[in-house]
Amino acid sequence: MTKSALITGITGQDGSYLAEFLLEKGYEVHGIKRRASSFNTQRIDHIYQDPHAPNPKLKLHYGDLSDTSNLTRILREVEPDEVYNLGAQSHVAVSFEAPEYTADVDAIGTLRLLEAIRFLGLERKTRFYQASTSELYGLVQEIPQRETTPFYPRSPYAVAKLYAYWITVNYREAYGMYACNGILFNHESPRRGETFVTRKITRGLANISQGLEQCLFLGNLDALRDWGHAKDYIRMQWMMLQQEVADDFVIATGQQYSVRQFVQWTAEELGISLRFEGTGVGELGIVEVVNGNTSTSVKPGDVIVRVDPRYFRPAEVETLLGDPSKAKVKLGWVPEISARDMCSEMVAADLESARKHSLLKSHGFHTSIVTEN
Ligand code: NDP
Ligand code: GDR
Repeated sequence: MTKSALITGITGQDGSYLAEFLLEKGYEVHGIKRRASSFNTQRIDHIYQDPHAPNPKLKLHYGDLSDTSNLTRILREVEPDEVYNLGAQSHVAVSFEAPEYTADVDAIGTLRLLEAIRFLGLERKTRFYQASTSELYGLVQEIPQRETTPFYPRSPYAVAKLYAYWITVNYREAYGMYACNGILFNHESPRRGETFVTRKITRGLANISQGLEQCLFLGNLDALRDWGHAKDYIRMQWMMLQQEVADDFVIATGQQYSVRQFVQWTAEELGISLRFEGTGVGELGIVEVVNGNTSTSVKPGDVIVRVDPRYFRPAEVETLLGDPSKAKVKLGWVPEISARDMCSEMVAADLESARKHSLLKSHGFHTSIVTEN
């Protein structure tokens, strides 16, 4: 029997990797995409299947987590074996600017899906995965953070995700639904959104190395994160839904690095030796040496990183470090890609793109680089 899955957030980083993964496993994959004024399916275009072709295995439905009737209709039509709720307003800083929208989509959107599954009588058939987050730990109460660590959310995003976490647990306990939370620590990839810090760094410095930008403006360089690779983490999302009994798991690498360290790795990859000078808002990243890399436009003495307070958050999560022991013992899951290797992969992808822009520019074609956020 072919299994079917419905993915909210299929056009995002995780949704795109998960869709690939499930298609390879022979699933029929349904995804919810939002209506936008321009195409927004770049991350899944390579697996797109023409709906006119016989038996397409990937089907997209227009929808939105804020629309109950739309979600109910899609669930009724698909009757999926598995639902992966990855859709969210997922940017922590943006959640301070759009707190109500974030709550509607990230918190109540989760309730809408769970309630639609129940309303349609699918609660014995459909297994539910909720994209929970290390942001729940916020102001950390224990190091490292594990499944039993108390939560202390520090942003409208994290508070909304706290509701989603508990409503998932509640529907499991109240209605016997197979519903689980993956408490995922930060995970990145070349498909990471351009405004999250890792991608902002790899893309920004790659552009600077090709003379397309002059300086990368960042916020808190001291923030510590446990960064893994999205490909490792989506594998775990699927594994969680294949157990006999639904449960919640922390997914992390158990290693922690600072934002400044990630900048250093990226510079290293580009053949640039960078010295940090000053502290806080005055801190600068200055080019020390360019190591035998003739293709870079920067020269010693150039200031290519500056701290800009506009990227500080009203309440910051300073440190996150996960303990993935439960996932290892119960599911045999271990991450395969290190943060350092992931950085290298991200730089390679962003450098290729920067070189394309630079080549176009040198031939007189107009090309624009969006750097906002
Ligand atoms: P992305 O921001 O890359 O993707 C988010 C997805 O949600 C996109 O497909 C987006 O659509 C969609 N979406 C946004 N708003 C709505 C809405 N109102 N209705 C329906 N869909 C919507 O996130 P990631 O792939 O990185 O993360 C996936 C999930 O995991 C998110 O819920 C995130 O909060 C959570 N998470 C992520 C972690 C990480 O480090 N990446 C760690 C822990 C949790 P569009 O493309 O149109 O914008
Ligand atoms: P985070 O990821 O908030 O952890 O949420 P992000 O990459 O945005 O920030 C990580 C840390 O870097 C600091 N930082 C900056 N962040 C951004 N975006 N831009 C900057 O210029 C900058 N400078 C420093 C931040 O202050 C922060 O401390 C991500 C999202 O994917 C969530 O959806 C997910 O739940 C969590 O990871 C786990």
